Amino acid sequence: MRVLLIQPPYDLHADDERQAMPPLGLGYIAAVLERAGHEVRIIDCVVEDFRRVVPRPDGRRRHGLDGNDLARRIDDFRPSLVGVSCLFSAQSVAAHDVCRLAKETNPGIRTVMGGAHPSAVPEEVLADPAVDFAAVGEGELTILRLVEALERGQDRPTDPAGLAFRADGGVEVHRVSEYLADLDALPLPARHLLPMDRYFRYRSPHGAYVKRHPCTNMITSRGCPARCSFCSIHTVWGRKFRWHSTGRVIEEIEHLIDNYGVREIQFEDDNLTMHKPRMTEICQTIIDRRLELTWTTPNGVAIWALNEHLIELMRRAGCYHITIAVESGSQEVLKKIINKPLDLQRVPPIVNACRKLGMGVSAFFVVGFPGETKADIERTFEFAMNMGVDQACFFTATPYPGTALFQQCVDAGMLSAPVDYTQLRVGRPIISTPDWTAEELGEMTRAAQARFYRQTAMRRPVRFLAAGLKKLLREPAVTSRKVRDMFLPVGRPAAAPPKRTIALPVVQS
Ligand code: B12
Ligand code: SF4
Repeated sequence: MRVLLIQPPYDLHADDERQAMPPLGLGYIAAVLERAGHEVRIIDCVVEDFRRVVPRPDGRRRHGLDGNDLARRIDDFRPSLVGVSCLFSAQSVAAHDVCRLAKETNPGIRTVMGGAHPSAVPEEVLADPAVDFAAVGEGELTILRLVEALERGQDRPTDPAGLAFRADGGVEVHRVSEYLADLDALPLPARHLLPMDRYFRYRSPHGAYVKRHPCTNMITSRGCPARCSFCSIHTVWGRKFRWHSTGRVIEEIEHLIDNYGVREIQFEDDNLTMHKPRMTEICQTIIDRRLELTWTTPNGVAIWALNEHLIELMRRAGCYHITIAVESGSQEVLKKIINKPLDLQRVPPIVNACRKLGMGVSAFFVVGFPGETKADIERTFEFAMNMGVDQACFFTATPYPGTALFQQCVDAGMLSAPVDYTQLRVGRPIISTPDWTAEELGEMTRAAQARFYRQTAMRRPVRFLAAGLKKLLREPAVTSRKVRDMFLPVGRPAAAPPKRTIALPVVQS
């Protein structure tokens, strides 16, 4: 069967940074379909017309391929099935637009949407008649079964696991019954179907720390047993940690070096180092084979899955910057509100070990959960200021569908369908509690972020200016706004607060 997989354009707010990274999910799906003999193409609308920007009625700007061009390309290929990726709820408008466009181009085309958003809210996604199927969770087996059923002339697979669809006037949702036990059974993501040269040309991967180009992304594991209240990744991968073997990871690295000249890799795993023996083996093999590689972990590694020995090995294997997910400077908040199994006492030795080895460190924090007090939030800011990291990122708690936080908002009667997903961004608070309003939280966070940047600029002026200049060249408008924020007096909001806020009662912990 002829299958077209599409990464929709991005709709971004003025202060969002553009990123262009190969969509690995579509790469895996395409590889599995190709191996089964199907004819597959991938269109990544973001990178296909990276510089095209069009204002949208919702105030955002759409980045990427024009609808007419996309329609022409759909028409050229004449697919029977169009698969659309929707990793982010904030991007669901564009994903629905692409499904609609496919149907307008040819009403006979079937459409399936997959990714974190449809995995969390399949019923909502299927309220749109332009979407025939929603893939719920891990997509490889699901799409294979779907394509084979459609090819046989069936309306849907006999085994519907992992699919949601309209039936009998309602929506049937069939969660994945079994996750792939052996990830090595998957082929390498079909990067040959992606315009890799464009990603390399635009040099716009994840985050501020990229030392060498060509740089690209990889993922070596799936699933996380932790239950952080703000995280939705279990809706896609489940809770069991599964991983590619060392041999398979090295094969993919060597494939990237040999076929694309890749010199740097961004590992996007949620828990790259979770299984220490595997990570130790991966690092040792990179060292033994003298692979000419630098790498980072921009998605954050869990501190409880690190130790000094492993960090040293990572450094020797080419890792020069790690991002750690600390989330809060209050042990109470971590335990009772965020539900993250992290002992804060573990943080300083890990940061010191990295520092001693000359590795850069970024740290992620999330503030503004219902039940957190202003004092808790300030404690987090102080903790971050004194950690000695190169970069501290302060995000505000955002109720993404599929998270415990989202459910808490719904249960409190403060969030109900239809949710305005366009406002779900970790940089713009929408939750208010009796202790603080969303506006106050936004201002506290902005002021803390500005203070952190000023402190870093004083401590390491050359490095700070060099990094700032690089960012300015890449994203002039967003970076100028950030620089302006650095010098705004405390109490002055950096941007107009979002129109809609959620008022939540304090949670008794
Ligand atoms: C890398 C990454 C990014 C990159 C983008 C990468 C890219 N172009 O691919 C960047 C830095 C841009 C990014 C930004 C954000 N991210 Co992010 N990101 C990730 C991360 C860590 C990895 C994505 C990845 O490569 N996964 C690996 C591939 C193999 O998995 P996959 O794409 O999910 O695909 C599988 C299934 O989903 C499914 N599938 C996917 N597409 C399709 C399509 C079809 C047709 C089918 C059948 C199946 C299918 O099958 C695939 C194979 O099994 C995920 C977490 C994670 N571990 O996945 C978060 C994640 C996707 N991000 C998340 C969020 C919240 C954001 C932000 C909104 C944060 C913010 N700033 O507010 C922004 C939004 C950006 C925007 N433009 O709006 C959330 C999404 C939650 C939600 N419902 O919105 C996630 C799930 C993290 C989390 N812990 O909750 N992100
Ligand atoms: S935030 Fe990280 S540690 Fe917590 S559940 Fe998500 S992936 Fe796991």
